[in-house]
Amino acid sequence: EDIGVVAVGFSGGQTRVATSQLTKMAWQCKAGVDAAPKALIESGLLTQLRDELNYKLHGDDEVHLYTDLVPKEDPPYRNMKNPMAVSNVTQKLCDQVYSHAKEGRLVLTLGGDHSIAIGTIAGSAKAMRERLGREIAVIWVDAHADINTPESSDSGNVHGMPVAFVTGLAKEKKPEYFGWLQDDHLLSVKKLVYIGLRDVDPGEKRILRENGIKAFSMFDIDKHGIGRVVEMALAHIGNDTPIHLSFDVDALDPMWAPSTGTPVRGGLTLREGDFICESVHQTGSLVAVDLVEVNPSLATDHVGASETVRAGCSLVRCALGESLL
Ligand code: DIR
Ligand code: MN
Ligand code: MN
Ligand code: MN
Repeated sequence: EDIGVVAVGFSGGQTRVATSQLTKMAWQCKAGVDAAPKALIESGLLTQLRDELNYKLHGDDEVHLYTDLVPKEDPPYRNMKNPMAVSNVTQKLCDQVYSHAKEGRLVLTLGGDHSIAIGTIAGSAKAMRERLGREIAVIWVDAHADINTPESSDSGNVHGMPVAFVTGLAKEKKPEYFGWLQDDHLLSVKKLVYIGLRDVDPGEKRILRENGIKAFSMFDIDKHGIGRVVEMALAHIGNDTPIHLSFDVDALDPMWAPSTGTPVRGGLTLREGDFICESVHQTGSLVAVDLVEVNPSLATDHVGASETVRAGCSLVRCALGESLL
């Protein structure tokens, strides 16, 4: 089987720094802009997929920094930080993912912050419409709902908004500010399901409620167990729907994945995360996987960074069928 790999060294959707600094960081190749995909690759993830799981890999074994897509001046727009940089990079990513998916490859995207899912989901959705005539479903595994609109967001960070953009709940006409998103890039709110939520803003709760979006929080996992929750999530999506799995490593408890931008306690065990990935693999309908928010540069110690990378690799290998007999 063929995999298209996209390695994204970009975290402008989550930044606490100004764009000028972002550009400088990217140029200098430091401060963790490219650290995550690089660390995942250097720990042998792609080699394992190739040699042990017998996938044929296409695309990146080097990390894209997208430096040329980060403008010098990028003032806030509708309250969004680094809006043009994130719009440019996600548009490019959309093309990359689309090209792989159009060829029938399973697309593996290594982030980067979660804003990049604007591009990956848009690319998947369009490719599956064209190739199979079907809408995709998205399983969003995260401590956060990432469904703020630019107006509901307190932080202005676009990594808290990707779901609003890909579902069309946030709209924008200007092409340089996500106006490049067309109808065929979009995901139906009916085909979206969350697992692992525990830190959802009041405005986001309202959006989830008003749109009848299916969400399983940590409460639901404690109540029913992970097995039943995944079963219910897959039942909601329905059989025979191409699945895009967008996995934010902060869904895991910080015990397993401390080295991430916004850790929240009380999360999934690594085993529960792996189980979600294995179950999605087992459906046979998986068409794309994002692994995001691994950020080795944020760890307070070396162990935290390498544990988080290790957890990320485990999730990806499980989604690609490693542990099933
Ligand atoms: C918050 C935090 N809801 C925001 N979101 C995070 O900024 O919109 N997403 N941390 O990963
Ligand atoms: Mn996220
Ligand atoms: Mn998150
Ligand atoms: Mn995030």
